[in-house]
Amino acid sequence: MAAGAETFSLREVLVAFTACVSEQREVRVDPYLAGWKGLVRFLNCLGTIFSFISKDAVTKIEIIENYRNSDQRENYLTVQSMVEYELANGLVDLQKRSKHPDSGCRTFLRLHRALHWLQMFLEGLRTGEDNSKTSVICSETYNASLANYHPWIIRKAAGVAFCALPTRNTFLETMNVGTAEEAVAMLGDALPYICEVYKITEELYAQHKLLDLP
Ligand code: 1Q0
Repeated sequence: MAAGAETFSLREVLVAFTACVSEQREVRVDPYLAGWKGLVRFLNCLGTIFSFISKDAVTKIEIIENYRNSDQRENYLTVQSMVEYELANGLVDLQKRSKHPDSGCRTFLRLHRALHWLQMFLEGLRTGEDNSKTSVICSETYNASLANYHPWIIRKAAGVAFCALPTRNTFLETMNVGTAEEAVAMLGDALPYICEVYKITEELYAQHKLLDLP
């Protein structure tokens, strides 16, 4: 593991995702981004071979953070308010990236699709055998989700990077929540929250026909 692994804690990421859903079943943007930032920190601990992935995630996180720091910050408080505001003001490119290439809606959609992969990957880790290969869990879940949105060259690079993943138990120990068994238990507690965030966003995007934003 590269230096910095000790700064990652699975707990911190999970706490962020558990804080995402408001009482009105809205998805709060700040804890969502905090969750992704924690994941990126984890990814950086796995080695430079993953940096093309973490760079893209950071770019997307920063685009949305910039909206949160702008004078329109209130409109970006939740995913629901973001969708409403951007659509009402014609700030989303619906057919082709042109005037608004980095809308909040299209940028968030990329993270949302990655969250689907994360959900499946963590479930695969949680239920996998002790000696199962993280690289296999990762490529199977990637191929079943995010890969459908990526061109060949990215799929190829991702496949190469996955081969560098450590074994399941080392991976679980890197999460810094105790033994592999304790990490598995924590994943079990956290996954329903991640699934809920995914489900609410998916329904919102489907309702507004935003699931294929360019
Ligand atoms: C543990 C191994 C991590 C494997 C990550 C799998 C995801 C592979 C994604 C490959 C993305 C390649 C970079 C570029 C992609 C863009 O073309 C694409 C589309 O954007 P655009 O603007 O061109 O339309 N971008 C995306 O699809 C966004 C991808 C974001 C991926 C963020 C992955 C962050 C991973 C974190 C590590 C998770 C570790 C899980 C265990 C931790 C315990 C909670």
